[in-house]
Amino acid sequence: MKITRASVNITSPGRNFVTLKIETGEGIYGLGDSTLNGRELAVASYLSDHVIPCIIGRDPFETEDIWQYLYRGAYWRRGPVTMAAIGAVDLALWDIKGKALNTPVYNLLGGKCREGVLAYAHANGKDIDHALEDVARHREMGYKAIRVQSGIPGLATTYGIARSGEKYEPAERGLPSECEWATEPYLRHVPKLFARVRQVFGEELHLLHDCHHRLTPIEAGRLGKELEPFHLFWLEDPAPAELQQGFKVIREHTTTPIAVGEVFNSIWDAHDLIRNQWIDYIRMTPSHAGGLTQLKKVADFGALYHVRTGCHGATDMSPVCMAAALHFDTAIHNFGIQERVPHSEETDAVFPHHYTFKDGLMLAGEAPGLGVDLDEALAAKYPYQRAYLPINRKLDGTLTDW
Ligand code: CS2
Ligand code: MG
Repeated sequence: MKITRASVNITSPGRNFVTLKIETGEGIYGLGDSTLNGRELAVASYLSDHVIPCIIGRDPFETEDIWQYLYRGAYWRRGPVTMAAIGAVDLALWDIKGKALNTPVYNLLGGKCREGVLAYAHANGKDIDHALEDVARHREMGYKAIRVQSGIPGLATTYGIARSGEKYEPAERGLPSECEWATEPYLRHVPKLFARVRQVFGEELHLLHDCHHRLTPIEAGRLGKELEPFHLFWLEDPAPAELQQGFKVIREHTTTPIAVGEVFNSIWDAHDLIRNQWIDYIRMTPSHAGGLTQLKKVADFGALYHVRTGCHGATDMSPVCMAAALHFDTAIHNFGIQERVPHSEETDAVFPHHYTFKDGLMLAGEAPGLGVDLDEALAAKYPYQRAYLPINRKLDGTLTDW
């Protein structure tokens, strides 16, 4: 089997997605998600101008050699753009492999370790009462795990809060919007939020929270300690993770489980975090982690240190990435949880798929390959529109982490 053609599709059914389609002489094609929120065209060019010429004529079954060729052969290795491009190639090749062998990709990763995978939803509100209403709504939908975020008293904006009546979509068309931030009101508020959630919903529900990289390690240690009575499933991105050793400080102060890694694109980003057991969950997702080929290695390395997976699954991962994540989640032993932020109806129409959600679990489906497609005619109706993630400033104007 040979790769005969590859093309990059950019579409924007409510938000931008970049998809790689790799075709073979046997008429089998595969899809890979290479969406990098706010920097989409950089990855599209990396694929079209630099990667695609190198893979024409290759055997799509040679996933490991093609991965090494694109990683080591670039010389300039790692980084979100490079690894999202490699990730798209890798996902498309696994899709082709599954279709050619007429089997779902999870069978190529070790077969089923479980039927359905535990999924968590996003519940949010401008204040605690509205957040509680959204938790109730998602529990009614059958979720057994819910991430809870709320507005912070005194702050006009904060991460993770949808405008009233809208779905939460952080990327905005036009130039980056500016949010405001103050740590102390946040640290005072979050324990009150989870005290109320536990008071209203009891202990059964798995609760998660995303700090979104905004604290220092000692602040994260304080928050983790104050959240211990509420037994969170995880506290996510408590601090920026360039300083992996900073998580040692957090670990020394709290038993609240720690999750990190949605912005990682290499196993080396997590190497010290995992081998020192400074984290409990690794959030890397197939498209941004250089594909299933690298992500499986991360999971296997994490398994040695009791680290479980928790693939990132926000709306800026397309259904192609979600499908790949669910095959991965189904097959690996140290699966933890899968984030699920439902896509819009337009997006689901552009990317028809076999995965499903029921009673708090997601199922990858039994279709050969990844079980997702791209309706190119429909995709063409949604032209790309430049969009950015917001930036964040402290109240004194200092730029900080969003
Ligand atoms: C968030 C994401 O889902 C999450 O955990 O961190 O929504 C993140 O803000 C976006 O994926 C950024 O594009
Ligand atoms: Mg996050």
